[in-house]
Amino acid sequence: MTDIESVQKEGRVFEPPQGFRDQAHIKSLAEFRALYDRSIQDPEGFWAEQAKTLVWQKPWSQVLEWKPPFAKWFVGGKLNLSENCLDRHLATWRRNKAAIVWEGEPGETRTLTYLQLHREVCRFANVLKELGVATGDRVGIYMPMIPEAAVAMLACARIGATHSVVFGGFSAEALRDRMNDAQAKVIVTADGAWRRGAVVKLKAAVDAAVPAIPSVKSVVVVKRLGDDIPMSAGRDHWWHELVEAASADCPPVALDSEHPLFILYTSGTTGKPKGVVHTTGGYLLQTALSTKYVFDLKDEDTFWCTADIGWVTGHSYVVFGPLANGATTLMYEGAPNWPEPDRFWKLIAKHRVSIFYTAPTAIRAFIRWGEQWPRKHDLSSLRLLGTVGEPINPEAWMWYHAVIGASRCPIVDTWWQTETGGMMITPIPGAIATKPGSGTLPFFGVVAAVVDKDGKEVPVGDGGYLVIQKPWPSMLRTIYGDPERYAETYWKRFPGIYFTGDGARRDKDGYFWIMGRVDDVINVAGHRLGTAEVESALVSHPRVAEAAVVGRPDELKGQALVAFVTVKQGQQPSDAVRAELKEHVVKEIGAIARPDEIRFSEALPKTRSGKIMRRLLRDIASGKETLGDTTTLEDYSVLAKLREDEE
Ligand code: 7RM
Repeated sequence: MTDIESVQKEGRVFEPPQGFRDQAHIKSLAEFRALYDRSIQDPEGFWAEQAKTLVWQKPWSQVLEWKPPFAKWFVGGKLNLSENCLDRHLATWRRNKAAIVWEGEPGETRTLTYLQLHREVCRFANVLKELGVATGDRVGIYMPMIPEAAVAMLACARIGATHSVVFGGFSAEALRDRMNDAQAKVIVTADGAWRRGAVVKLKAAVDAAVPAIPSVKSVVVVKRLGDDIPMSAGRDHWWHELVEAASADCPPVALDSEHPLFILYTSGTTGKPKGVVHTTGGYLLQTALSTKYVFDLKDEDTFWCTADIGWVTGHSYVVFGPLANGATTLMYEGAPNWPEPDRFWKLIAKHRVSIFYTAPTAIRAFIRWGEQWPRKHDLSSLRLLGTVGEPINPEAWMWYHAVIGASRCPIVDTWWQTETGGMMITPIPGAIATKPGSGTLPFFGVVAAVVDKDGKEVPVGDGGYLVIQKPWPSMLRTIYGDPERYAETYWKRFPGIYFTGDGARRDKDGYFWIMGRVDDVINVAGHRLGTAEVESALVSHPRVAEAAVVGRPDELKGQALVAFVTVKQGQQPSDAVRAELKEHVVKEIGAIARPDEIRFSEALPKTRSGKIMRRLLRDIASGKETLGDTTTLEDYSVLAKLREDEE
């Protein structure tokens, strides 16, 4: 019996367009292979050479110290991340280049040049010092998508305070638990944020949380809305007042390469969120390098990653990766459908965005809203598209390619995790031909494999467990305060090898296809099916916008397959459509994947970063919660959003 059975038949291949190849950093598969092979045969030599692209205050003495499962990269080296993202550009023509272009949801814009950003970061770093924050202390960041969020992150890095960003949509309780775990001394927040035309009251949540976080001594508040809010004397300070009085002279502290840069909490399978710890040198190197090569980033680009800074993607590819490369990064505060479903396309046209990186969940929403919205705008500035966060179903990939990319832009489907810090399996757009739904090949230095339950590599085309066999520079170093949980969660199942928790298969070209989380695998009559492939089959039906499949206990088959389906705008759910969809899956995959039940819902429960929460759907499907057949899941999605243990 195979560990996970693959049933997908996708066969389309898209070579990099010649025009793209010609101008790319890496222009051919041969060129990529030469670099990749070197990175595997001589990882220390490869990474040592790449690390020279960073500014070090003291050189390292050893590239890698690997005492499984604990790694140290660039041992003995000292550097500062904010110096690498800011100061080094000031000595070049980039001094007056836009570093951050920001747009608020109501439509106002701000641009910060590298010189201006550097000044803001230095001043805020001095503010933190005056509040008693020292190297090694933790600072909480609970902010909207405004430039001050990036300033706060970089200011922490400048003085060696470890930041922990908590997504601005999380509740006061979630903030409290995370800040208590991290023992934060200061929380940086805002009076509020705009989201879908409504106000998100961040400071009110902070006020509710802080009395139960004894470590927090000060709260710094950015005036984003200007509403009258209570300020607690002695504890709360306005950002603008502190910054106004602060000096702009703040030398970057020379930090150990392994100095903890940030803690980011991610949901675990059990209640308590895990504080994923990333350190400085290796993390910066891999995020900077992947930003450059995966996005084929050039000085002329305007780069837009739509992720919130509360998610790892916002850390690595809104802030640190782009700034380390001296790029222009766009930050947008609000929702994609405010005031209308074309806001993203309006932003791309207005700011002439050339590289656009978003999540499959967003792409499926765009498809549902209809292509009339992107069609209204001039998207000709785009030259490269990317996705991250979930497997992208081939139909959504094709839509993205045709409608947003005008069949002209390569798509980089980048597989990675909070834990990996940076991209791990991804196309290099001028070099690697893409296939809709595949993340293609491992990035430099990444040794990935698909194995069975005994850790043995499975044959080509078979499903199995995705593992990473060698340490990589931006890997997590531990779970904050809980090294045993770190070792147990990631390194125990296959001793000495990193277990990703994802199922995958490799095709004859060595391409990786992610099949979903292994916890979500459905066992139908002895066939272990990954969720991604069945969902892809459903979404390839023209009436379907989104689908999630789960198993429910079944006496005969072990598990029965239940599909939750959202139809496209203008479509009506009915029994006839149900039958049609079941037949469609049989035609696409085969009878083993025929859904036993199809439930229509107006929305699917999602995590904060847009991943479908199949755990919740499993409970619903197995009757742990009763739900009428046509009842919308909207309530459940609201419930899910309120659940604090979810990312
Ligand atoms: C960056 C991020 C990680 C999990 C991961 C996968 C899924 C992410 C892809 C993907 C298929 C992709 N960090 N995932 N990217 N699956 N193709 N390109 O998402 O920690 O929040 O999630 O997300 O299951 O393990 S994360």
